[in-house]
Amino acid sequence: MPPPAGLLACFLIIVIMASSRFAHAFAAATKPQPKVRLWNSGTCPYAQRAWLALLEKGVEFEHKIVDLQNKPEDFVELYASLHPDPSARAKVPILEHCTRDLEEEVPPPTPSTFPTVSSLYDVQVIESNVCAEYIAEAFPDQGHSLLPTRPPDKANMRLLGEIWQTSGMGSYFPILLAARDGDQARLDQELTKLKAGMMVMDRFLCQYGADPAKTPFFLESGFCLGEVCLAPFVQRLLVTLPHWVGVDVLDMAEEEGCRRLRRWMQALAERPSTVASGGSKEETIKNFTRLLEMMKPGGGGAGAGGGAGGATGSTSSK
Ligand SMILES: N[C@@H](CCC(=O)N[C@@H](CS)C(=O)NCC(=O)O)C(=O)O
Repeated sequence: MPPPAGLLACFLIIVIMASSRFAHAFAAATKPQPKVRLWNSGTCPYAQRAWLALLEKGVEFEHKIVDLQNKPEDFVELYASLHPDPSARAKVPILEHCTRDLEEEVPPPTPSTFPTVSSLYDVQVIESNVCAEYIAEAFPDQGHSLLPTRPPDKANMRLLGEIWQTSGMGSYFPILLAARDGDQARLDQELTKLKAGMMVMDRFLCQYGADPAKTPFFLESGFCLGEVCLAPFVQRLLVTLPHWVGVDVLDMAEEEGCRRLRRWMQALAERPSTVASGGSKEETIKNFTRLLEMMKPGGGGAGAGGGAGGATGSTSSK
């Protein structure tokens, strides 16, 4: 006797639902994985350089967030395999990129010989400046171009990082420490240094930078790799000084007559990729509070904290 029509209909619905679920699960399993992976702590200004560059280039990537207080074994092992000094501390960022065309590769005979996660990536990069530059170069046809093509622009872009570094504007951690310790004399001294650094940066931007009527950025072509590397530090400067010292850095720049610098810092801090990768003001303050606490004598040091960019808050890639 044939099954009743109702039962048949039920059976068909179950089969359709099951197969659509299967199709869904299959699609998810076979969906191509992003070919880029970034190991990040989520609060590190150095790792933010790489993150920011990926956002600027519109590169899809897997974000591996690492707890630097409790580093996962695979992270420590990966770093050790990339750094020539076996005693080097494992640091974020690490960038991984699979440049092979996986779709063209002959499928392996059995699933067990599929490339393991670590063997998937044929390019692995450490050091934030190197990672950011790699991203800028490896995806030339995607997103915003971060690399100037004219040699003079390239030279000036490199100079931007050098002058920022030597101006001392990147080393604002001593200011925060003086404020934390309530040492007014030291604080005044550090703020005087910051103002001197601002003058140097402003003069540099006026002398070497693009016409400010055309762009607030350094180069006429807009936000560039040199700025990717500085934006995380400008962002932190603008958040931490008002909080700990009661100084609005943009107002200070204005008062010192550093208008070009003011516009430049504001443009860097407001760049959507900086905002998206930088965390909220509250998170930055919370993170710096922890770092300042750790940097107290006997506080455990700043190495594993990560948010300030090392004990000096310096922006170099040490
Ligand atoms: N020179 C490195 C510095 C990176 C760095 O200091 N990362 C910190 C977080 S902000 C870190 O991973 N620290 C872990 C540790 O020192 O144990 C770079 O530019 O990439």
